[in-house]
Amino acid sequence: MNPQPHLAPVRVLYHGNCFDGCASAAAFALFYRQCVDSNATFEYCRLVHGPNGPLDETLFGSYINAIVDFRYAESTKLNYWVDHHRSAFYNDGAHEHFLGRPKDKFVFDPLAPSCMGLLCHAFAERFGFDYSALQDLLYWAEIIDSASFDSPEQAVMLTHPALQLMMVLEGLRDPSLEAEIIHKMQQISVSDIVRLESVAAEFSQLWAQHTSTLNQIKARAGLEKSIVSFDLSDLNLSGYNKFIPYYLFPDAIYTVGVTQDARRIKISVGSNPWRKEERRHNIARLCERYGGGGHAAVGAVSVARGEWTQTSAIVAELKSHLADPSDITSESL
Ligand SMILES: [Mn+2]
Repeated sequence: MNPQPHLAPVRVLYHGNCFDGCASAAAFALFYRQCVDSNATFEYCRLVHGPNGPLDETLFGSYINAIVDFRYAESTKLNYWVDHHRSAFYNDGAHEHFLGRPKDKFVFDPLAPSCMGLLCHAFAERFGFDYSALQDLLYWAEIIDSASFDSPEQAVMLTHPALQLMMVLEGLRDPSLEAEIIHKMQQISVSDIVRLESVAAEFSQLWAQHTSTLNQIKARAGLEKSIVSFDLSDLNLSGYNKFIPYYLFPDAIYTVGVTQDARRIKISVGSNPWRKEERRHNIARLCERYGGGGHAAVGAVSVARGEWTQTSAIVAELKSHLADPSDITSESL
């Protein structure tokens, strides 16, 4: 079968560097071919978080445009939208605009564990979409996007192919490989995707970086009053697998880690997902005191490069708040 593209490609804008974002893009393409136009062709355009606000109109193509796993756009060029981010609407006007769009093609649920799951369930109900071919991808999108890993070991050792693909997508710098992966997600299994030469090569590089970071944290981190803390600021890292501290210190409740890349110093604050019930602090509120933010369970504070006095003062204060169970940030856990 050699379908003749009869129109411009459908443009699928998705959350880049994200397993759920890419899986949602794959699910959308399958849905569209199955329920709307079997001859459709697709182009995949990645979106990454930046300052909140309206998306640039130039992102949209001249034919059909869809956004998945990314914030709303008040554009008449947008034909489909599915998202589950709490911050999907940058203001009331955007929310109002959404309410006026076709209910079957514009889907929002901030409680959905993954955008892919939301898309599959909503379009199955509204258009009869059969997503059984993507069952395995969906299973992992739900686990990964809601960080519902069985154990720190599963989240750090990444022995399952889906978690290896997660590492590749989160660490990837080449957008063309991302589009190829989205395409393959519609055709072959997750295990076969990680066996592709291009994907395997990327994984082995990222894995080497990951194990080296794991060893550095092991050598440097200490546990005190249920808080793991460490400083990786000399290693020029923009991040690390946030489950490593709990893999090394299963009894820890919180983490405070410092990194520095070309842009900034980042103080990452986290809590142990396998000891959820022991978290006493709202980390977003705590980080907001220092100009940062995040979620109740994980957040970060940015400091200008080279500002070490300020950084150590903030780290010390964060640690003393986290060590104090009566701290006022316990409001709205
Ligand atoms: Mn998502």
